Amino acid sequence: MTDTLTPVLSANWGDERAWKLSNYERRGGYQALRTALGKAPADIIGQVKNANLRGRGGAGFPAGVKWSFLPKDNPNPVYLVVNCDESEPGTCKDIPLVMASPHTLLEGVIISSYAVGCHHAFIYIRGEVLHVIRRMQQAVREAYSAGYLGKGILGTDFDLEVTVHAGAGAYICGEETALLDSLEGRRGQPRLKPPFPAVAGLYASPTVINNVETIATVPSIISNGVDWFTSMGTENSRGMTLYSLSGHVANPGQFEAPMGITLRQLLDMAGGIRHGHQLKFWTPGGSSLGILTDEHLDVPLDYDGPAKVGTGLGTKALQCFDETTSAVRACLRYVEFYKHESCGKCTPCREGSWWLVQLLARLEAGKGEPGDIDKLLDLSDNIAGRSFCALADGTATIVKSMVNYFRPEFEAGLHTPAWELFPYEKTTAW
Ligand code: L3W
Repeated sequence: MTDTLTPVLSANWGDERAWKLSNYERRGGYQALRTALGKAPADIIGQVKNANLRGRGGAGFPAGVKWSFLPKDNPNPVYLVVNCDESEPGTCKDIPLVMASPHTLLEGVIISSYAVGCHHAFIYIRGEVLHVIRRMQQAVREAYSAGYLGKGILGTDFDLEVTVHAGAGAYICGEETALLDSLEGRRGQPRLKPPFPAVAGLYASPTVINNVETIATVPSIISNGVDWFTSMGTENSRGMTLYSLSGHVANPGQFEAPMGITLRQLLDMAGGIRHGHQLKFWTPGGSSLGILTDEHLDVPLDYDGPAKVGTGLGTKALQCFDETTSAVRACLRYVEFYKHESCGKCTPCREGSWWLVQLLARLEAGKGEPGDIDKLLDLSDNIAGRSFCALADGTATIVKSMVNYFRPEFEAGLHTPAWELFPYEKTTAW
């Protein structure tokens, strides 16, 4: 496995004003669109399928397969929706991508819309990031002026409108069906699946929903070909991808590398864990899929590696924590987040996350009671798999995973506050 970076999506991030259309075009931008418009839509779907481009938003579902689920005989319009509601703890790759190079995403949106027969696409952006929303809106305006959007794109008979929609700052709206509810103007809450959005999505029409990075990768596959893409990565996880390193890392940030790179290799490139400290635990895929420890530094970060050790690649949000971090406190902080973000629709998630916070808070304060750890695990078992969406599973998973690796720290919470064992100043002092 290579330990070198493969900047494709991030190739121009360091350039001044890489986000402007003229600069994007100067570097070959929108050439993939010209190529794509000369092909049949089915050929583009075939290329994305053959490249085995898997969804970069957390589930790793193959994008080309998802596109081919669209019903052939449905009279309703087909919609494409880009999920830019990036909110999973530690995940910070879609927002930098849109800030640095919104036309990369937009070119992917136009090609993908052409492939699936969509004439109105939506880019749903997390509400808190106003600067990102403005950057995307500006790129859309530029694309309309240049004839990349609107009627008769580049002299063909393909028409496409793009709407940039701002969310209102709810983590749940990153879940695809809650996002659709929000886009339709309702309070974002998950829907029961099936029907999947591919069959009945936005306004009950067939809808493709993909993550920003997934769609932004499409132009590079069209330009460079399937063989180029599949030459990177591992057997079931092809191509390059954006890994976000954060926490106690000397040089945190986004690292674009072939699928299957390891945390050890990424840390080498990021200057390692902060000077004088050692890695204690880390998340391979955001907090929702649990933690790993320093025993797992050589796990290939593809769709199989983390899954083999009981977790998942998820959003590739690699949050690293050193030995000064209290596992109990970190667990409490995560669960407080899930409690705050629970949409309230399903009782196990709404009530269960509240109870988890109560138990964890008293363990953090050293005021735990005998049986609290078993209660934590029992509650988690009664939350996982009993709600409409994966948010509840994430809440349960982080608790079970933390207790699994650091049970003695939770037991210490029966008598000693976490702030005595792990002074907060040491965790945060740089
Ligand atoms: C048609 C079928 N479509 C599946 C589609 C489905 C969806 C995709 C994957 O969760 C994960 C979660 C979080 N006909 C289909 C079909 N599809 N079968 O394929 O579906 P699914 O259910 O496996 O996953 P999901 O509900 O999309 C996503 C994890 O990501 N995650 C969360 C990240 C959060 C953000 C954010 O903050 N915005 O990204 C982090 O790890 O735990 O496991 O499109 O419709 N038969």
